[in-house]
Amino acid sequence: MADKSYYITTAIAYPNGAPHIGHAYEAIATDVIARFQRLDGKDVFFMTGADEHGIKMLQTAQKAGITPAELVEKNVPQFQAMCERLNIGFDRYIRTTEPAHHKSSQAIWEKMEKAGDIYLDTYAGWYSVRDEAFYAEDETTLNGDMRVGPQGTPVEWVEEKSYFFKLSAYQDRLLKLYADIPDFIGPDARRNEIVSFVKGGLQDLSISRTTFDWGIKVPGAPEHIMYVWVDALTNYITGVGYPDTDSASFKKFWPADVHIIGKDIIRFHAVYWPAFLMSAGLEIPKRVYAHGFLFNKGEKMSKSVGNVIDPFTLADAYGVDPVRYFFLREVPFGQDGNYSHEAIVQRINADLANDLGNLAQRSLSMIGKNCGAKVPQPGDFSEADKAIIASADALIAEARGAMKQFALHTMLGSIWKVVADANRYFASEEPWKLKDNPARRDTVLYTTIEVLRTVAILTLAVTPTASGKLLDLLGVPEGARTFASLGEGGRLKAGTDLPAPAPIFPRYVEPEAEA
Ligand code: ME8
Repeated sequence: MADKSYYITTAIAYPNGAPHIGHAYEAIATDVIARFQRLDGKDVFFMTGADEHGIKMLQTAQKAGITPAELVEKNVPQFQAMCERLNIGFDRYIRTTEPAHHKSSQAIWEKMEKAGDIYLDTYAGWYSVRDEAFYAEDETTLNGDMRVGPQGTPVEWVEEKSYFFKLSAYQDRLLKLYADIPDFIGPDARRNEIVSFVKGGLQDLSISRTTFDWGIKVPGAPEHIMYVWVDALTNYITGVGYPDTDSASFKKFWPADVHIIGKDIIRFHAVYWPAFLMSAGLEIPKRVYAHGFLFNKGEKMSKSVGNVIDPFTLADAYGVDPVRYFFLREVPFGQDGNYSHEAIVQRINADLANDLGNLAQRSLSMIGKNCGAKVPQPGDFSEADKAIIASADALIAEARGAMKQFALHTMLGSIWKVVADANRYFASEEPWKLKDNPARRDTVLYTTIEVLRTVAILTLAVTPTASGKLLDLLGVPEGARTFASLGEGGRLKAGTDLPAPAPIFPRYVEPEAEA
C-alpha cells in the first residue's frame, strides 16, 4: 500500500491579518491536486495550517495592542473559515503553537545539534521582518534612504548572540540533490534560480534570536527562541507524527510527495529545509513546487493601495466552483496571473455556463422529454459517436500526464477541448431533428451524456459541487465517481432513471442588470 499514499501540503500562512486571495489560490490549487489523487485511488493526506510565531506576528500584535496569542486566536478562525468556504478538503489543519509542534521542533533541533551542525556565535547582518529572512549584504539595495532585500521589503540591522546552522557545509550535497532529482524543484525557472543561488556559495544561517520570547525555546538554552523558519518548516513532519518516526503515519506519509508553496518562499523550502532534514538524518520531500503570484489587473495587491481581494467576497459574488475553476484555468500553474472581474465573468459565461452547462441542460432536457427520463438505449455507434467517446476516454491519460507536471491549466484545457468537440458533435448531429429516427436520436443523446459523465468525473477535483450535481443528473451512483469508473467499465446504463434536469452552472448576470 505504501506506493498508494500521497502526502501534500500548502505553506502555512501567517495569520497576521485576514486571509487574502494568494492564500485562497494556494489552498484551491493544493486541494485540486489532493482531490485528483484521491479520485485516482491514492490514500491522500493533505495538510494546511497556520505559522503563528515570528517577529512579524509579534509586531502586528504589538501594533494592535494585544498579545500575539490573542492575535492568532482572532485570525486563525478566519483562515479556517476560508478553507471551509472554498471547499478545501484538508485532512489536518496544523498550528505551530500546538504543544506537539513545539516538541517536534525541539526534537529536530537536537538531531541537528547532535550531527554537529549547530554552534553558538554572534549574528551581525540584515534581517527583513516582512520576509522573516536574513539577507547577505550584496542581496540588499538602497531604495531612497531605505535598505531593502531582494523582494523589496525593508531590512534592518541585527546584531545579537545566536545559534547558527552550518548551511555552508551543505552546498555540495544540495547541488547533488538538484542534479540527481531534476524535478525536486519546480517549475524550471525556480529550479534555475535556486541552483544559481546555491552555486554562489552558502553562508551559515542564524537560527535563534534572544530579543523576544514569542516562539519555540531552544532546547537547553531557553533564552534563545528558534528562528521562525526552523519551526515553520518543521510543521511538515510534525503533521505526520514526528518525532515518532516509527508511527504508522510517519512511515506511511513521509517523505511528502509535494510541498505546494508560493515563489517568494522557494529558498526556504528548496535550500534550508532539505539541509535541515539531511542534518537530522531524515528523508527529504520528493518535490517542492512553487506557484506564481496573483495580481489585481497587473498591480500587486497591498493593503495601502486598497486593492486586496477578499476570498469571501469573491466566493459570494461568483460562487465557489467558478472561482476555483477560474484561477486554475486562467493562470498557468507556476506562473504569475491576474484577476479581473471581466476575466472571471468571461470564463464563467463562456466555459461553464455555455460550453458545459448548456450542453448538459440541452441533452438532459431532450432525454427528459423524449426518453421517459431514463438513460436512453444506444443503437449502433457511428464513426462520429465513436470518435467523441474515444477522445473523452483519452482524457484521463492526458490529465494524469499534466498532473505529473502540476500543469493544472493544461488538464483543464484538454477537458474543455473535448467539451467544445462535444458541442460541435451535438450541433452537427442535430438530435432535435431526429423525431422520425428515435433510435438514432437516442444514440446521439446517449453518446453526449456519456461524454458528460467523463467530464463530470474528471472535473470533480476542480468543481466538486457542480460536477457532483451533474453526476446526480446523469444518475451516476456514489460508488462510480472515481477514475476507476472512467471508460468502458463505467458506461452509463440504459434505462437508469434520471432526475429532472436543473442548471449546474448559472450564467453570471451583473447585479445592476438583474435589478
Ligand atoms: O510565507 N499570490 O506565509 P504567508 C499568490 N508563513 N500567492 C501568494 C500571494 C499572492 N499575491 N501572497 C502570498 C508565509 N502568497 C510563511 C510560510 S511555510 C513553512 C511558511 C503565498 O502568509 C505565499 O507564497 O506570507 C505562501 O506560499 C502562502 O501564500 C502563505 O504566505
